Amino acid sequence: MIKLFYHPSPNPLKVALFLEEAHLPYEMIPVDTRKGQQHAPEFLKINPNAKTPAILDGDIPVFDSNAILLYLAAKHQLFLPVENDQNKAQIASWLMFIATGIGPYCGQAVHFKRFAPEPKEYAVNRYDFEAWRHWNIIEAHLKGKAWMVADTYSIIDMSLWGWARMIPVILGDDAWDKLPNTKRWIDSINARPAAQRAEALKTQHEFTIAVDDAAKRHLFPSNARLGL
Ligand SMILES: N[C@@H](CCC(=O)N[C@@H](CS)C(=O)NCC(=O)O)C(=O)O
Repeated sequence: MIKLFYHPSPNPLKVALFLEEAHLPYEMIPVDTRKGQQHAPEFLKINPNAKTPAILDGDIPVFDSNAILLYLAAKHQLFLPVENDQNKAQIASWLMFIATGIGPYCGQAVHFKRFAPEPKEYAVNRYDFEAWRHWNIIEAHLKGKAWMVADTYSIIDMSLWGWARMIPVILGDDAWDKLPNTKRWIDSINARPAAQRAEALKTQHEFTIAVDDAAKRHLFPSNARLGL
């Protein structure tokens, strides 16, 4: 059975959604990143990058959310519309856009808005601007479309959903008013039973909520250089 190394945050949620949609049997293994469990030597053997998610498929480790989605989709021939070159190109382009743009810029926007010490105006401005720029590209792409690629629900929608759930946290409470196509799209995923089961995974374990000084030492090891 697949082992899903999980924390209730955007990247692991994408993989949980795939596993639920595909009805693949899996065991959720909690990794409490606020307690530093991502740095445990046993976990580093599965994900040397010390982040969630990762999976063990039998004895095969796979890490990085988008790599896991591709691996599982290709292995099970599910949610991967690559029948023609047009669709192949779209899948590759949007997956990389999410992996290198949406994910990192949204993550850094939240980091600087919520966790960075002052002065931070320059960094907040840059990452908020870039996060908005990326979501506005998605918003324009989803105009008149139900799904991101090939008129069908795919790993691209699942990958994007992980971060889209967090849009009010990333961009502000009124952000949905400015992203109506993206809101229509996420509502249709949120209504899916698999999405609700993926969201409910967090109730299976008491994950640490507080981001106190101890948690920050685990999450942001770069702070140590500044004596923070
Ligand atoms: N590129 C990686 C990023 C993974 C990532 O940043 N995971 C976060 C949760 S969304 C995490 O584990 N954070 C804890 C840490 O950075 O120590 C992916 O897509 O899986």
